[in-house]
Amino acid sequence: MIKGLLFDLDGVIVDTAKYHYLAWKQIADELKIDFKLKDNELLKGVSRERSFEIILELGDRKMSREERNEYCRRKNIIYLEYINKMTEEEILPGVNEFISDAKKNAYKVALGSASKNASIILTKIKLKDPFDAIIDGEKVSEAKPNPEVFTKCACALGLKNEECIVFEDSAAGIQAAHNANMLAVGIGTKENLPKADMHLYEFEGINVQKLIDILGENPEADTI
Ligand code: B16
Ligand code: MG
Repeated sequence: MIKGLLFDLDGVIVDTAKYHYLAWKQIADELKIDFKLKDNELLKGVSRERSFEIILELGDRKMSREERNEYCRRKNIIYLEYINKMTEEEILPGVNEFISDAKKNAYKVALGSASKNASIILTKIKLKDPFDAIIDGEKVSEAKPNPEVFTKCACALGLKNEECIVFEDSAAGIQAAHNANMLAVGIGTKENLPKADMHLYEFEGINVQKLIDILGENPEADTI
């Protein structure tokens, strides 16, 4: 029986991928590495450090750990300039209503994000209060697709892993959910997230109970 809903942050609650891209692009340009918008897909859901390693691989470049850390630190300063301007207007369509619907129906709700900036983002968009637990990049040591972030969410909610479902926009996150023995709803398309158990384009107009019923009855269910 499903009792908990676990939400990824970037790409599910807000679209911060565009800010990650702009910040990484600035760093890549400086390093004369060709980094395109489509390459940004590779960075979704993965840690800051791994993101930079992927960018270096795209440019066929190598760097010491110290240098990599310095570029990551600088990328985050640029990223924070964008994040600090965020408001609740940037919450994706239907998210507030969907989370309220979940809470009214006594589901527990947690945030499970790879981002070390999750807490700042939630404060900026004024969406901290509804979460019964927040597990972010500051609280995990293993990156998705390792299940750590979601198993810690379930534990913080006092639930078993299989009592939780995950909402994710990244392939690494869908795999992390499955590795935790949880069903995963992909926020995106079947093409982008072929392993998700169900797909949603967005939360607007989605009824929590109906979604859980469909997922529970038929885990192979398609987009609703
Ligand atoms: P930060 P999520 C992830 O957040 C992003 O999808 C990913 O692109 C980013 O590299 C990662 O957070 C780390 O972010 O640099 O803020 O610690 O999708 O797991 O909420
Ligand atoms: Mg995400």
